[in-house]
Amino acid sequence: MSEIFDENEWVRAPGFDALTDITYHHTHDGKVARIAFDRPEVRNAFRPHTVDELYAALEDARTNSKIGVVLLTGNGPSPKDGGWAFCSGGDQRIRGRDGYKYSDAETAAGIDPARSGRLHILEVQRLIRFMPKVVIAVVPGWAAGGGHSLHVVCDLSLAAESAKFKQTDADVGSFDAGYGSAYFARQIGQKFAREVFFLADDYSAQRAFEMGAVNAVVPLAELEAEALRWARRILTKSPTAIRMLKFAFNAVDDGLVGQQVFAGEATRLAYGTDEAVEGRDSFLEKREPDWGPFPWQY
Ligand code: S0N
Repeated sequence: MSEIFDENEWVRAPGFDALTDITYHHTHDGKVARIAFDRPEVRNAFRPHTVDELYAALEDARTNSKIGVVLLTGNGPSPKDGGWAFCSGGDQRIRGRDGYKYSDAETAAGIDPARSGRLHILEVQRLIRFMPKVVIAVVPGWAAGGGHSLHVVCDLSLAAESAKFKQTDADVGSFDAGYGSAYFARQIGQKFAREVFFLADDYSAQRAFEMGAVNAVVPLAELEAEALRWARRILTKSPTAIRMLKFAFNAVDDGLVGQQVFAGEATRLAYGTDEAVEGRDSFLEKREPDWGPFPWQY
């Protein structure tokens, strides 16, 4: 567990007792979820099992109608050297073709070929992107590679003063050619985004803030408390307004999928009107609809 984790604020999420690679908590009122990578000895790199757990926890938070805000973070510090991380991306020891050679597995036997090399972290990215709740990246240390992309896809990012950002994809023959790069460029501009990917330099939290990649920078000891303050402020707002705003912000970059998601929300709202009820009832009652009470508004 994390040194900056205040255990008085949180309870373990019910039904998630057997987690190995992440931790998952709710606030006592059940309104905020905290999901944390829990592999600090490898800077919170994710292996396929980590991604499975992460997806399950995020899906649980998505479908829990009490939860309005999700904090995504990394536990720390590392027991090896005291270093902190949000996430350092895919665990390179088990990545892609023949990756088992660098893991605990001696041979490929037992590795499901239908799953090997599957980049299901991208499914996690889409879950964060399309869940009608605010997801905040709470970055206590390194956000690197696929971990950098996860902070990019979150709605907001809060960073510790000592946090660092680095996009190592091109160093390790990897490339997030979707939200991690193209959407990142929409956030901070093309020149800065290309610099971050093409040079793979280290960026301080302050520099990331100046580039527009991070919303706020706070001392490490105050990071989680500040994230909870942001979450509780968001929880004072209208859930429908936040939901529609998130999908409106998304739509412009998400093409027809973005339009579909936003349109689905519009239809959901329309189903709540007397006009839509009349359309439904007229069909079920085998009569012509009476649109009389519903003017062609201008
Ligand atoms: C994060 C960095 C910059 C931190 O540097 P620092 O502080 O000097 O620490 P280190 O000494 O480097 O690290 C401490 C220990 O942690 C291990 N470690 C760190 N990151 C990883 C990692 N991603 N995978 C495995 N181990 C990691 C170190 O090896 C060290 O261990 P010990 O103590 O035993 O020596 C620095 O660590 C760094 O640059 N890390 C690598 C960042 C990176 O390149 N990540 C991958 C980028 N690409 C992706 O994430 C794409 C997704 C992906 O790879 C993938 C995911 C799932 C399925 C398939 C794939 C795929 O691409 O095929």
